[in-house]
Amino acid sequence: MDAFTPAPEDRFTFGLWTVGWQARDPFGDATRPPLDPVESVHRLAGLGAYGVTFHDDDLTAVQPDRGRAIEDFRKALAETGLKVPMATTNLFTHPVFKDGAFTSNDRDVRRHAIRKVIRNLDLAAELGATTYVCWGGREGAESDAAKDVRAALARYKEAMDLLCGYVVERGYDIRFAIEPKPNEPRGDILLPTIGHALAFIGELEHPERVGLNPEVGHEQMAGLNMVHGVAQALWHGKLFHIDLNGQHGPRYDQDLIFGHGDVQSAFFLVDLLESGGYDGPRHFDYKPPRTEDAADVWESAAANMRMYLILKERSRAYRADPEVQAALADARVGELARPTLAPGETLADLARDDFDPDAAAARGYHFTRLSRLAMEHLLGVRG
Ligand code: DIG
Ligand code: MN
Ligand code: MN
Repeated sequence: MDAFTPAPEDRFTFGLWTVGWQARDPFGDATRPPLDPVESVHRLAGLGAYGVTFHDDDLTAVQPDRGRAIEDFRKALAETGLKVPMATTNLFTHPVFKDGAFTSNDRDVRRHAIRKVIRNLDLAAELGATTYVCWGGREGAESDAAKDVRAALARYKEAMDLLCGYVVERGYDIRFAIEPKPNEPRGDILLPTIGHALAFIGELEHPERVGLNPEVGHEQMAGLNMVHGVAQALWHGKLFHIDLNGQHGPRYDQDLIFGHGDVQSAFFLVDLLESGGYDGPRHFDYKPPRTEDAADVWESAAANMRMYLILKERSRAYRADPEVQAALADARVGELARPTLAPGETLADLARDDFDPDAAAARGYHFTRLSRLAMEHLLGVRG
């Protein structure tokens, strides 16, 4: 036990599919046996997690009888006290979804997908989940000839409107969180980034019921800044959930342990999440490396939480450092919070400004010192 030992109040959660990943990839067979969700619940509770999340199909990883599997899962939750803040649907593994689920060209597949979500929404509500993630991993195409994207978005909207309508009609305390991803497994996935998803949400019948579940690696696969994306999601009031993991820039979806990719971005993401505005679970959606054995899976799960707590402490020290406070002031970071026009000012007042652009252009912003201090706190060379 040390300062970075997780506890349920840290609200760390894991998908059953993460620690349960058998490490089958496009180029190789599984390197680990199936993992019983009951064992995952007990092991994650023992590591200090707050909760678990699941796809409908995750529950029957070893017990094919769904009813029995659900009862076993409920019993493990009761024994450990783990919560289930989020649930989702597997609309990507079964071959039937090979051209998508909500946006398959095959109308019967679209109808099947909506039925599959509704069945799991009922279970999610019974288990107390308040967030339902929709990751459209198969919604997309490899050829622009094969998908009428405007029609696909209309079908995506139709599905989301139907599902929101169902939740409202049933009185479920559930909100939906769309998870963007630019590609993989499809050549191009619809709603590829936070920006695309935010625009789409604005077109829905129940936009208040739909937000985002951004994933670190997915924005970074697109070469985008995850901290900026999450900040915009917060600004819109749409950060309903988050998938934390690691990624080394634009390449295949690595789903690394949190902070084990771009650690500078991870530091500023933790700083943002801990600055207020998001009180949801700190959810890990990662893959224990394929090289690891079953015992190391738990080492990798613990590493996610430990890294988050280390970065949280680094962020606290950074914010408490008087030199950082002074550097923030010199960089006028806080001035951005001040409205550009004073209360009651008009554009006529603006026209009367006595402003010398050349003098302003000559002024430096002193970002270097601030960035240096941040890096030194991240690297632990400042108290
Ligand atoms: C992958 O990033 C996706 C699926 O694992 C799941 O549907 C979603 C939930 O966080 N993330
Ligand atoms: Mn991913
Ligand atoms: Mn994810």
